Amino acid sequence: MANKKWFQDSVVYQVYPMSFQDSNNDGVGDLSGIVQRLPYLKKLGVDVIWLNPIYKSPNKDNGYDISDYKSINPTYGTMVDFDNLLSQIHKQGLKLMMDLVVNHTSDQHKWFKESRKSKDNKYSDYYIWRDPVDGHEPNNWRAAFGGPAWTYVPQRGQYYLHLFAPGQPDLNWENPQVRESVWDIMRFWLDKGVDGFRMDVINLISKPAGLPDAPAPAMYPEVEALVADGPKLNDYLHEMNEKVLSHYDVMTVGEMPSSKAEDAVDYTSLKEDELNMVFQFQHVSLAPNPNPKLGKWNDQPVKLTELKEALGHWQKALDGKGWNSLYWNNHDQPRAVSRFGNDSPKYREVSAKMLGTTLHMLQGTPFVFEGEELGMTNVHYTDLNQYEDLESINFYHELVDQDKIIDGKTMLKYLAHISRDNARTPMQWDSGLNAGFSKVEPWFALNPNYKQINTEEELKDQNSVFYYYQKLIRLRHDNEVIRYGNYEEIDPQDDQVFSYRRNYKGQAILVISNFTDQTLSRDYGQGKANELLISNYDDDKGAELRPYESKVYLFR
Ligand code: TEU
Repeated sequence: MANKKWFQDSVVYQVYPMSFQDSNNDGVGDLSGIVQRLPYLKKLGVDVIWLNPIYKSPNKDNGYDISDYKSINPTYGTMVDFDNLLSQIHKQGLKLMMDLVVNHTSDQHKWFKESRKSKDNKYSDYYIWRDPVDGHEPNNWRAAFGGPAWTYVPQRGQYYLHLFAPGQPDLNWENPQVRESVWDIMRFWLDKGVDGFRMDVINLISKPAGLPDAPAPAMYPEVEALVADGPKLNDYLHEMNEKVLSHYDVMTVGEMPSSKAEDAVDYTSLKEDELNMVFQFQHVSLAPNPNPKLGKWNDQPVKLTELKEALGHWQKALDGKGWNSLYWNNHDQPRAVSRFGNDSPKYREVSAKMLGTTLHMLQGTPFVFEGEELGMTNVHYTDLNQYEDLESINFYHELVDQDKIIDGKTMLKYLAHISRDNARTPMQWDSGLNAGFSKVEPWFALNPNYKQINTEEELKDQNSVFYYYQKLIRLRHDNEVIRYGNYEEIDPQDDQVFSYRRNYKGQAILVISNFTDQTLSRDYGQGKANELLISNYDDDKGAELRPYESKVYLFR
């Protein structure tokens, strides 16, 4: 792999702006709040900050419904605040990645407001409009957030397509003017000096020819599988690269639910003719499945053999050809320590560190979601009224009240496990008023465990999850074998221990993670290692693996 690029050497920190830091005491996080916390991110050692959408939006889906791509949501600040944030980030030697949401806009965007008026105006073909078929929707597709994926507009006498909420109409990428408009938005931010984009559901932009029915039961998962990796996706990404990205020194990651590793080789080719990385979903789609409509939900923990297969498959498929992103968490996923580790007081810290080790020693660019570096946990809600997220609330109403497939109690258990709201509670800075997030009541309730789990406490404790993450990040920066080594799986059938080797230029690391609360024994030849690089216990007992013990050995 010649010509290593900075995106391969970076660690990214995801900031969910609503919940990071409020600076003007309105209960909502904002851009100046992020500026206040830059020294903290610098201390952690990350290289790049990714911000979830901060553009003007009616906020039906927390900013993923954009009504003006070139202005800042006033709740977060002004364009002057943005320019200040960007220059402060650069001054600290950090980089900034923006969220690009161009599969759909808000229904309040001026393009859509015009488009819905008639079939013959400048924006008529900016969206996907179809005539009714026998007085009904043009096909059987269901939307991600419930209900049909089509909404009728009497003024046009047609339906428009929305894979997500009705307030998120899908753009018509077949229209070259739509593409030019997207390139224009990208250039606007790149010319300001931003360092890259995370692209929302970018693998859904090319719809299948003729928009055929999805196979039964045509719920969202079947629709997503049908639409993902559409016929012109590679063409569109090529065009985007040629016309925009190749003119700037940037980092890109495309969010690609349902994409396969084999396809991702093209999207993430080291030739850099499309994108740099994708967010794949295989490892976060395991049981308990994030979509109860699949009917596979049970409350058994994730099967380790399946997790290893999912991550290992992507490691091997992209090695030497493309590049992986690595993540446990983001704003759409429950907290990793609650999902893949153990969030009881006894094992929270050790299992959070174990998960950090397992992920950060893989090949790819690690993404840390705010609070993950503290071992923040799920919020464990028990009542529907506690939820904010439209996906969680709509799912409940659809499955419990309307379709009656699940009883309310089971659904609440399911949501507690998997809801996106688990990730969205405000950042826990200290044990004082509102966890130091805001001086007034936050827009969304804090996780009550902020008294114990917070930045202030962790910065005082050399054994904290924070300092462990700091060390993981430093190790990656200091060791080529961690950045570029290949992936060699060990015992894929072992359902208790996740272990692998990475090899690079005569060096190797051996990573061993006990995913259970049992003491186990495994010998992979660790006795012959030259050095123990990191471990989440104070001492090393060789083949003996204590609960959630995780360690990395170096061989020279
Ligand atoms: O998410 C797309 C996605 O595929 C899912 O993770 C989605 O959140 C949902 O769980 C599907 O059932 C992206 C954004 O990350 C998410 O926050 C947005 O709500 C969504 O796109 C629409 O823009």
